[in-house]
Amino acid sequence: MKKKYFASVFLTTAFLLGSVSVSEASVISPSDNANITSDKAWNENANVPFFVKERFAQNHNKNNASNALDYLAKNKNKTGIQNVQENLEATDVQKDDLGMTHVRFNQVKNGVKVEGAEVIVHYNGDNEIVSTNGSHNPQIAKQTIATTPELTSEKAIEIATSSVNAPNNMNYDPESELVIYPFNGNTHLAYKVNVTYLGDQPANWFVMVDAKNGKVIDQYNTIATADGSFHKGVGTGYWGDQRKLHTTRVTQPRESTSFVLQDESHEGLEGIYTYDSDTGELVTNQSSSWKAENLRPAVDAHYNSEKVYNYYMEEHGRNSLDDEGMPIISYVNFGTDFNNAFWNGRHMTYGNGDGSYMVPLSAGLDVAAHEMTHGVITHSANLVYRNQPGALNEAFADIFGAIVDEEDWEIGEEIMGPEAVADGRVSLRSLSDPGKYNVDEDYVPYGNGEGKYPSHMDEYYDLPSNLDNGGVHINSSIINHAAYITGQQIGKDKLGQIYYRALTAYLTPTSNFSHARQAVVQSAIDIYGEESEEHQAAADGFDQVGIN
Ligand code: ASN
Ligand code: ZN
Repeated sequence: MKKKYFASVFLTTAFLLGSVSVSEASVISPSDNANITSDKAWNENANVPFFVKERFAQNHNKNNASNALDYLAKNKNKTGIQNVQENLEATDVQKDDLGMTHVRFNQVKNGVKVEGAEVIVHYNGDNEIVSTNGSHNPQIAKQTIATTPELTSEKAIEIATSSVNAPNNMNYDPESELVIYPFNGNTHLAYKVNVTYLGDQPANWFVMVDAKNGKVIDQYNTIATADGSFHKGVGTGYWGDQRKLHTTRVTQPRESTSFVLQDESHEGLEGIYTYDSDTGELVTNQSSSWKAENLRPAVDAHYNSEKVYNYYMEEHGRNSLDDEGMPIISYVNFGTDFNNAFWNGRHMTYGNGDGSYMVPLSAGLDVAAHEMTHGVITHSANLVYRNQPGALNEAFADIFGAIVDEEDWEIGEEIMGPEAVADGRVSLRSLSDPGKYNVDEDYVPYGNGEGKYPSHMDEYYDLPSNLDNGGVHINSSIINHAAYITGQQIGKDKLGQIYYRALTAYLTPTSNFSHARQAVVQSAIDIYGEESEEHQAAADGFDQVGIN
């Protein structure tokens, strides 16, 4: 077997990990990684294949899962993953337009998935393995863990729904999956229960219920509670723009013709649908001219959904949020004076704002792109919505928000109400100058005291997980700013190419800021070449915000 290194092991000092609280679903505990600084530490720690780069000519020249597994078996001393046949299960094989193939594995124990522990093996166009990254938990691999639950999944769902006080009539049935969940130094056999509902306090909960004793180990919600602190056809949009819409004509016998916001004009896409939250029905109009005042939020949501769909399709060849043409669904007119918009794991929901702080949130193309990117993330890296992985989730949503809405590097400049504007809050967040806005006062004690959104690791907020899930909307600004710096040098199109690749080919659920740097820089190299201007710009963005 011919094996040739073309680059040494690619690792960075993992100082950032020190600031990640272990209380997240991270399979990488900070102490394990704090001293990974070189190739040697990699081998000694035999822990996480953050990023091994090498060229490995495959015997059989096939870029499939079983050869990738073979490769991992032969390189177990380098990656630290023993007994790969038992410990890893292939979950996805993904080809990209550079001709590369990415084989994703999840760590398993007796066939049960270890939450968040994904390893990706990358092949170049010549079917050679060129790198491996992700995370894997060697302790769990060694441990004997009984994987037969003592609780039924129905019971776990019952415990989870009561733990989060879910309303009785939920729009969706909760879903549960048996997983191995490492948490606070213990390893649990757990049901990961996803509880999603709308109502006054919409939520998308993940509740980890111990499958042995029924105790709730951990829970987090990916939708911030709207406490007001999150300041935030041919139709006519909120700001009076004329918008071309794709709609559907409905003719029923003995009834007059009407039109609905249902767009089935895109081949391979199951459609774009805009619903009214009050009625639960598709937004309807008697004519093909959507000009009435009360239709404006729906017109904007429908129009912006299509724009974002087109962006992902045209720029990245991605067919909808899941890349398999899943329907794009928005609910408008949500709640009363609701100053937020969110992705609930299945669809987008937009409030109309209270009219003084915010106007209808669907008016912002960047807001729509932000929320839809959460959908893309759910179906790609699936970054855990807490601490650094959560801040990456937020940052990628903001970065694509700023890329799709080509005009500026602000998020939400079109949805701020008159009072906010009078107050100097002309957008929600800024990628170019995050620190021009103050964070919520509750968060101030956890930063450097200045109370601004951070744009450098020196200004990182060490927030507990009960405040903004560990600062997902706060520390995201550091990554936002890195992307801005890169974008200034190479433009938004190339920035989008690089970040999209990082998100879909390299990042995994527990990736942290330092992994994001590696993923982004590697993506720039894949697309534009080593030492290219784009490679430099990608690295420079992270250099300037203090992420190594
Ligand atoms: N608009 C917010 C967001 O997308 C909703 C939330 O709290 N998650 O991040
Ligand atoms: Zn978000």
